[in-house]
Amino acid sequence: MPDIDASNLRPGGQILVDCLRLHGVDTVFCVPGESFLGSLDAFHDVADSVHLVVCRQEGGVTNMAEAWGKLTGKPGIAFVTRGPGASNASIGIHTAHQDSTPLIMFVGQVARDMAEREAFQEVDFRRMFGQMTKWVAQIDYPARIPEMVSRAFHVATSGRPGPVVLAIPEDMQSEVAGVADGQAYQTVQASPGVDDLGRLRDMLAAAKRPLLLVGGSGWSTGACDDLKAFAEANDLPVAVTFRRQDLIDNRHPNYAGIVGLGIDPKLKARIASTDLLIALGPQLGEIVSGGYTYFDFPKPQQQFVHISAGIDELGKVHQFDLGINSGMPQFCAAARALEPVSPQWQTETAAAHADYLAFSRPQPMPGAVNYAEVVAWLSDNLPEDAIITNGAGNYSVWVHRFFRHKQYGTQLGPQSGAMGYSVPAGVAAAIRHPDRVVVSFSGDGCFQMNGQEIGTAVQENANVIFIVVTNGMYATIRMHQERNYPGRVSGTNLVNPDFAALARAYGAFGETVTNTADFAPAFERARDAHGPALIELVIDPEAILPTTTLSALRKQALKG
Ligand SMILES: Cc1ncc(C[n+]2csc(CCOP(=O)(O)OP(=O)(O)O)c2C)c(N)n1
Ligand SMILES: [Mg+2]
Repeated sequence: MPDIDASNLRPGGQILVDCLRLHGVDTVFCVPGESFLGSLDAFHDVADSVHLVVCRQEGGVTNMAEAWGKLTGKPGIAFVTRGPGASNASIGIHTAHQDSTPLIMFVGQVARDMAEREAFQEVDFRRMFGQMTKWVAQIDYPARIPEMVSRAFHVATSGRPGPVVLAIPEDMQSEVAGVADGQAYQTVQASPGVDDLGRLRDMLAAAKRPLLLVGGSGWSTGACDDLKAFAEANDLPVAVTFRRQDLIDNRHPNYAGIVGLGIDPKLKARIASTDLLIALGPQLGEIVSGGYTYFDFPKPQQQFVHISAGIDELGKVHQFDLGINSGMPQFCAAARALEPVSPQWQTETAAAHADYLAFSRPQPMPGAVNYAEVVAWLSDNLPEDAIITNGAGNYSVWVHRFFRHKQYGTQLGPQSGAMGYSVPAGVAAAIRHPDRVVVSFSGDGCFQMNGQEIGTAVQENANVIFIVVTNGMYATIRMHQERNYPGRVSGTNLVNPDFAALARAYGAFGETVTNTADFAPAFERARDAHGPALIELVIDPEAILPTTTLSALRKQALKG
């Protein structure tokens, strides 16, 4: 137990809030519970320096905290109550885990003298969150709050970032202790060794068709600048992984497109024919590897360099020729300083970008709304720093394919494929960047998972425009259904509310758009509304994907 500092006696809740401020926290997301009244009370005293965002459901809380972690590189902070609150909150913890996002969630817990009796709403959080966190623990003594909170910040941000859960028993928060707070946390990341960089350069010099594949987390604007300089100096084609499109300007002549769901077949072929794959940051997970089909096991057939901030990620699935444990800023600075090789692949790099441009050109689609043209219009007309959020559903395929990200920090999407992410992520982005344009895309299914956070957006006067793309179904699942069980529609239809009227009932702007030409003026009106706004974009249910229709899918499946 730390020495008692009698001059610094405070209740646990206050120690906890003081520690959060020490570590630089200025925003906290919560749904209140009687299990953390002590902490809530301490927030009362610091209302001018810590913004407590009161959400509508704990799934909104952790999704907002996750988006905050992605936007800032610092842990997003969530406070939720015991069993029911923590159960609702788990979706954002899972996303933070799969997306490698720093996040710390505090869960109010039953009083210490009631533990292990299945007291009211009691859950053993170590077992509940064991698999989807980097660390989960309970703070049993107020005198140990500074130590354990400091550890939480270090764990959440070091190596491969991720979520931490700390249970805080309600009586512990009112118990008084005297303890020093310590100092603010410092993130430590590995750097590449001189030998690593020498080998990388040799491999690059020997390559004929290299490909740089960037992804993962722990990036920064500076790291992206260094990445660009490294790619330019060696004229490398740069592909990005699913939902990491903002690591390089998509208009850059070296940009080669997205490796993930809805991949351009030409990019897929490019991966197969590359002789040197440099994976900078990402795991070659199920989505990035096309269901583990793009790369051979256990050793990819091409020379494979894997750079990761998490040492446990190296050799986790695919064997490598060169594994480098490094943070992204550290690696990119060193790569930029490397003497460039003489590239012989300029034609390939130019061809890769030309393929991307062709693939991202809107095509005609059924119905009065050409959703591809709507996304392309936004891409051409929004400021370069506009933030785009989405969740899971076929509607997001259009966003990925037709929107060009121009700078780092403009994309918030769950690599975990969690529906319901977009609305809370949009609210968090608008709170963080009140002066930037924030556009949140959802499907009708996705929106209805966390659409209640529009109430939080109104309460915060968050400047976010929600675009709800409606087709009266969970189209992604219907698509799989038509492919596997053609004509047998089961469990995938939706009866919807009037979304624009729903938004207006919350006090937000709301409008419905049913043809392409009406979108731009409706969007301008939504922007002029200054505050939360919603546009329902009604698309034809036949428009199941940018390149095929529902009936074509069914016909193809019936044929055999
Ligand atoms: C939380 C969660 N539940 C279920 C799923 C499975 N799922 C993936 S996409 C999808 C349908 C999405 O529907 P909608 O938002 O309407 O988009 P659409 O596919 O119709 O464009 C479902 C149910 C999921 N990914 N996440
Ligand atoms: Mg839908």
